[in-house]
Amino acid sequence: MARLPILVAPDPRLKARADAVDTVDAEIRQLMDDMLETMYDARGIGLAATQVGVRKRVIVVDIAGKDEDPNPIRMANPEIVYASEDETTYEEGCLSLPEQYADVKRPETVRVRYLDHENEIRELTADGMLAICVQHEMDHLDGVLFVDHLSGLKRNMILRKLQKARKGQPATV
Ligand code: GNR
Ligand code: NI
Repeated sequence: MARLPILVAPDPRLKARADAVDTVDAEIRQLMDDMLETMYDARGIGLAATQVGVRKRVIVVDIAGKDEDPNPIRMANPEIVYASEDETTYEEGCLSLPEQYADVKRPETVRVRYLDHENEIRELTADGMLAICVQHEMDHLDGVLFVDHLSGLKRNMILRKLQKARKGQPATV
């Protein structure tokens, strides 16, 4: 396993649309495992391949609390096959927008079809935090960040705050 560097906005690679995976083979399984290690190390609850500079439709999620057993979910080519009319609002964060948070409204329940780590087609109905996280990760595969759901004013405020915070920090290699 390997930890991968996480891209931070405004990296243009975060705006790219990812390509579908043909088959979940050993290489994609390795990517999924590396992404999980990277996510756990960063204390995130989800990660999209886009965030580690890989343009493939792969996401990982684990919303288990720190006192619970880990529950890693690996998905390739996730698609929403049902989204509820009911919506829910949650204050989201993102590893690619460090220390920035804002309320985002999304469907409360979604049913997702995807390929698992054994290349089997599966479906999962998600609500609560899992639904929020899966939708947030799927957005990344289309080059969408949570700030893209906000008004232009709020989005620019966050992006400017991020730039200001980065100026005070030494450049990362
Ligand atoms: O770790 C994360 N927490 C989080 C909190 C609220 C809504 C979405 C998320 S996902 C985020 C990790 C991340 O940036 N995934 O892309
Ligand atoms: Ni994110």
